[in-house]
Amino acid sequence: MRTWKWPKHSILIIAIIATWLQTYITYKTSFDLELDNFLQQFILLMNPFAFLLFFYGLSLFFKKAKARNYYIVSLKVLLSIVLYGNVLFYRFYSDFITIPVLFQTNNFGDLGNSITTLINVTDLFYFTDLLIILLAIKWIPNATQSFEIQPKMRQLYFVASVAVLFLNLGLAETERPQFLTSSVGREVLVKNMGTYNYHLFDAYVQSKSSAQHAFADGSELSEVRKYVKDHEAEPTSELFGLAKGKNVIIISVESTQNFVIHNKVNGQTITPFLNELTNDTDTLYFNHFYHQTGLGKTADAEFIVENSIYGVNRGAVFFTNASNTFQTMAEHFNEEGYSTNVLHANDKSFWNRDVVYEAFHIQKFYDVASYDVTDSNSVNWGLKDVPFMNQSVEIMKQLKQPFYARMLTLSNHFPFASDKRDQYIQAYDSGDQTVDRYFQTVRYTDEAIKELFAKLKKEGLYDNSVIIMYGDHYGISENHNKAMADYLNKEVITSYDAATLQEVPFFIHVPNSNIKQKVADLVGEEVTNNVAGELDIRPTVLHLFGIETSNDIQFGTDLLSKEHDGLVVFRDGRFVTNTYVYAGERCYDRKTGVEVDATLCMPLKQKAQEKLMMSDKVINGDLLRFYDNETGQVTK
Ligand code: GP9
Ligand code: MN
Repeated sequence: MRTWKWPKHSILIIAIIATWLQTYITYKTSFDLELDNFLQQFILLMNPFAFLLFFYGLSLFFKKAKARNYYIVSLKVLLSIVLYGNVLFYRFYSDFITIPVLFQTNNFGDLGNSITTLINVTDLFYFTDLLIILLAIKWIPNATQSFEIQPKMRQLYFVASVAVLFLNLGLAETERPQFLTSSVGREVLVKNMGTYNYHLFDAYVQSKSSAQHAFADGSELSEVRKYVKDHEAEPTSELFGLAKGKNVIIISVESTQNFVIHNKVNGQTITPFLNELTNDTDTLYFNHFYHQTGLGKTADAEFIVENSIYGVNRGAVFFTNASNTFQTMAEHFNEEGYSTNVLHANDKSFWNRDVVYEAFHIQKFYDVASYDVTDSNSVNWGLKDVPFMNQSVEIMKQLKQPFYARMLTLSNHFPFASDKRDQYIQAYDSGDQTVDRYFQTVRYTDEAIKELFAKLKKEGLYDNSVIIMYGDHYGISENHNKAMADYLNKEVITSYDAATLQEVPFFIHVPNSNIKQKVADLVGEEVTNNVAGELDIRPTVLHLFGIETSNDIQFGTDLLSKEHDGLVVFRDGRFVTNTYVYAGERCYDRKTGVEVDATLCMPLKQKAQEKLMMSDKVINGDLLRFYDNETGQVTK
């Protein structure tokens, strides 16, 4: 009879398999990960593998058995701490640890108090794999024998482990395109790349921004401050404070582009309520208003609205620079004695909102936990917009007044799925499902906004509130140009068209104000037809509420000022003025869409680049930490 002979790599193999299983079981038992299909299940199963192969594999560089085993056990102890740390953190926060939260000791205050209630004896289970490895080292006869591995074999081993990593990332990319760069949420990262790789990735993102952070100083800020001052637009004094003391409701209208306004699909009106609003005397509707977001989508728009500074071009600023110092619109309203709130029926950690809102000085975030979400009132990404509006007004009724409440809608989000009973119009028939359904979900959101107005009136909140709405970013990406060309009756979507399609609706509704006429008389009829962008929201709103911004570092200007800066720069460098559109490295006449001599756009291009560069300096260097916006002084 042949006796079983343990392979010389037993400990390495056991360590990999035990840790792998332990990690996978922990995923399944301790984290609430949503998995929609088989591929997602498979990615979850395989995702610890590449990391473990690689890092346990480093033990192959040790010749001595003792050193090898010592390394393997130390690594296992470290990984157990990471995994168990996340389990504890998750029990409390339903989220994964990020490096900045490790330093947010006040966050841990709460955790510290309840740590004893969080820990269980049964948690020893999380160390089973460590125990298995220790026992294996003790009992397997050749575990303590030294051996040498051929360099060629070792090389092959590492090539294979990198290949596994690429396979993992490749599958994840098909499942969730751009999951790394757009970093929508930690759960998505953990599901797709695994906890361990996620922490490495997090460390990389953090160290990159902290390097820029470390080298910055106040002198850069002086330059930025001068730039901002040179571009400042004086508010129109008769409009300054027009809405003073009223409640502020700012709605981020998910994925809503401007082309749907006053438009039809197969003869059916898409936005009846918003169309009506455009003609209302208490409403300003800007019809050449552009989103200026990048990869951070909704979060970028929120960032811009609060700060009037661009998001970063390498991902979502909510993740890359969450620990910066910010001087937000909410902070101004806090100083005016407002309660400041965000209402959004999604998980609090999505887009890192829970962390960022604190840095934004927002007092309270009403996330999904504040809403009653059931199977029948949710679809697609969650709570439907109509119940969201109704429940939100119920929350508003309880808020200390005057309040500042930012709301984010959700129903009109890709893939634009809706329930039959919420389809007020028929789908379009281009054959491109995404575009076809989009009209129906926009129509539904229009209905939800109508509900909001009605409910605010019913609850007596309407007269004392100002309602501001902006489309956060495009809903139909350029992947759908064919269907869009079909809808817009064009042969193709040119660079000019694509840029123009970045227009989103922007409304300012001030009940009983006759604001439309006032603005026309004081600033001019054409104001709402001029080009504008999301960066302009902050100064415009603050001035309407009688709040000074002349010391603020902001890159947009007041739309109701005669000195408004009419250069709207997109995050990707495209730009628009009242005269020109610069896109696809071509210069177009904005009103006709006819291509003109590119040199006409060149001086503007430099200005556009300068604007982005100045804005990026503030974020990358975290420059506002050197700035006192009460006095306008650079502090260091
Ligand atoms: C989810 C919502 C959607 O909370 O903000 O995010 P998006 O994908 O549009 O950026
Ligand atoms: Mn969005």
